[in-house]
Amino acid sequence: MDIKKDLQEILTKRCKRELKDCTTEEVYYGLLELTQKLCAQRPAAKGERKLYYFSAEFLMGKLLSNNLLALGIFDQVSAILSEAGHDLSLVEEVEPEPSLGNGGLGRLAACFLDSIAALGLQGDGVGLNYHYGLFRQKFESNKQKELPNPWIEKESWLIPTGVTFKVPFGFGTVDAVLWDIAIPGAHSGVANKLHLFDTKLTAPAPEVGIDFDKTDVESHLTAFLYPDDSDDNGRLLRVYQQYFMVSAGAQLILKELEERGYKPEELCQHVAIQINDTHPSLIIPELTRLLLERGLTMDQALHQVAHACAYTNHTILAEALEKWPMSFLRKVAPQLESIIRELDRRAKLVFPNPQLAIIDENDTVHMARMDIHYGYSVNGVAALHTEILMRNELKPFADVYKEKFNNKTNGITLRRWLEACNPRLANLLDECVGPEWRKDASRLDRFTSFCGDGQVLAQMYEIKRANKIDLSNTFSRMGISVDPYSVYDIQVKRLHEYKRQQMNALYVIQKYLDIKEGKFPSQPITVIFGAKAAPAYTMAKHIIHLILCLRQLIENDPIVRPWLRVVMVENYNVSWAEKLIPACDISEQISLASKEASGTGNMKFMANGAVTLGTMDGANVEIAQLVGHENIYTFGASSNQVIEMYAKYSYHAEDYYNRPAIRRLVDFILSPTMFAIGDENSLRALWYDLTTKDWFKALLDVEEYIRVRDQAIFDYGNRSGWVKKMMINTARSGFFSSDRTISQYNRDIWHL
Ligand code: 26Q
Repeated sequence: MDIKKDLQEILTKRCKRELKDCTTEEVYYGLLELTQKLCAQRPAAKGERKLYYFSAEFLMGKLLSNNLLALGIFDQVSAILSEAGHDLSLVEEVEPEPSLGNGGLGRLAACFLDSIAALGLQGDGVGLNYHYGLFRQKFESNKQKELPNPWIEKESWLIPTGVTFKVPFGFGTVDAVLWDIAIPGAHSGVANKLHLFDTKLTAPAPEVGIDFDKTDVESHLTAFLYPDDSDDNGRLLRVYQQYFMVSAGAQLILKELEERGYKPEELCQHVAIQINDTHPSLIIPELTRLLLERGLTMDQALHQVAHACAYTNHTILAEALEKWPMSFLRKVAPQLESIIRELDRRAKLVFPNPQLAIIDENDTVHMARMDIHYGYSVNGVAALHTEILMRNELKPFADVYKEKFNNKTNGITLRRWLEACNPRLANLLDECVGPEWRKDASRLDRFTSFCGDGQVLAQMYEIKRANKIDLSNTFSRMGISVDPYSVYDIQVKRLHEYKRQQMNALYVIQKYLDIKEGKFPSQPITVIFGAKAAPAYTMAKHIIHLILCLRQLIENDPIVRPWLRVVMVENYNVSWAEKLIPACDISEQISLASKEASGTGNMKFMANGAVTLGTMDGANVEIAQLVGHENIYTFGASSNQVIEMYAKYSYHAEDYYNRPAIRRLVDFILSPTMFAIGDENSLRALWYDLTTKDWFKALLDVEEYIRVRDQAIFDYGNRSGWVKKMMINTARSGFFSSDRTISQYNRDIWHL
């Protein structure tokens, strides 16, 4: 294989020019074509059993570098380009980022596909091809505005398959058109697929904002990810999307089963279906229905389904556990009603306890309950999360189905989140522990033994500095100036009150007020945020407003600015994460204990040598165990304390607001200084919520948070001590490789 020749041939055909004379765009599309060809030449993974990973989200990120790495030709292509005067990182800028996910759950699905292919396992993803994706975020007057995010171009990673299925909705049949994205596996030589279903016609993007006629279902089935569900039509559209995905997906499974030479009554020997949260749960009644159509009895069909399906829970927030009125389901897919009633009837025969009922007394269908009764595995995504599920939210189920419950602590693909995004650190690791870590992440552990090596310590420090300078250059191209010698303290994740960006903002207020009084921090600090708020989530938008107002205030204050800066990146996405994470010093993971199922950003930061400042929540608990208490900063109420406070209603925000040190911070939100910048109504609404309700207990933990954060920033000043912490974090991050996670899924659940 002569890559240089192949690329030149493609370019000659496309634009009749030498590589060195091509524009950056021409090089990108040439490389896209070349990469697609190489992926197509790879065989699919083989095996007796095939996994279908069903997810409403796949947050893939840009694919060019990732795929070149997986194909093993990244360095070669990079060299060919630079020889001709091109820069691969600039070429990659041309690629639009697919916009098929919100956050953690979608990015996890993407990491999993990467690892499944790298381990040579036979498993494909199944999802939807949202044309305008998750909205694009813009800031105007210090507020979030939502815009459509069209990302599909004439030439893209999407491959037409010519396969269509008919999806029978209550209002009529809609064709589901199948598109594939190739998923080449690193080191394995195989390529799996991400199957994305689409309609034949999608309405054009709205002219203003992201509002559209939600009753025009057919032309919006694959328009947006999670259209605003603040009203019934929006909620109904979500159910239409879900049924569209699972009906087409179930038909694909049965088609491939037949092509592999097996009969429908052999399904569960040859198929595993992972249900990623409850969004794809209708696969259970739909697959049952299709098996009945193929002549199986109800007993036989349910046996197959219940031994093929496995469910992953990603949340303990009660309000996020999906349940749909039967009237919705009847409207979307009337043919499912009798099946769901039968599933419920059978479950009730065995378990009369109403807490276990699929259909409750209001005729509402509880998706997770259906998954647990008719799936053979239920897993949480971090040790603490699984424990809480079994002890609290899902206790009645864990009591009767103990053997189904298991934990699979999340992971991340270090190929994207270390090799590709932080080549400097990857090279140092090659030198220290040998390049084998790229295939076997547990080898990273050997990096620990270099903690006393002055030369390696210096290199580690220089790498972080270089990454920080890269980021400050990126910022300055956008007109944002930051001091690369300051501490980079970063919180990037979806905006949610439980993640407590508002508590981080209170810290900023404390520093601002202190500096105004002449008390300077031990180091200059740059506080970086990135977060999108769901369009209908008002309180989240108030928090964004507060952060943006603080940014403006500080930016215009020449006394404060040298010591404290706030940056909020617009439209935070995977590409931003790849630039921010390698440059981070302090990783903010400050959710209210018991609320963050796992977190995966925490793992990415850790691998890149950031030190975690966090609560004992989700996977932070496992990070703390791995790095030891001297290499992480923890604070806050424990999950048990928090759970007890909720049970007893014993937390009262006023009690904390009445402490002068806290009142000083919270009341600043209502100061004339803030009103001069921001929207008084928005600031008042946030203040009122914090002082009277504060459901996620920011005021409970804020004092200790400030203390511990100040300590971390102080410790940062001890350079060699800090670099050792960085190194231990990188060294111990091997456990969080999604290759480990996927091996465990395969060993315990999928048996591919
Ligand atoms: C449900 C009903 C109605 C409307 C929307 C939804 C909905 C949408 C998205 C519910 C949940 C989600 C996404 C959840 C999510 O991203 N969870 C995260 O999953 C990560 C991977 O397991 C964990 O690391 C995070 O802790 C968890 O928050």
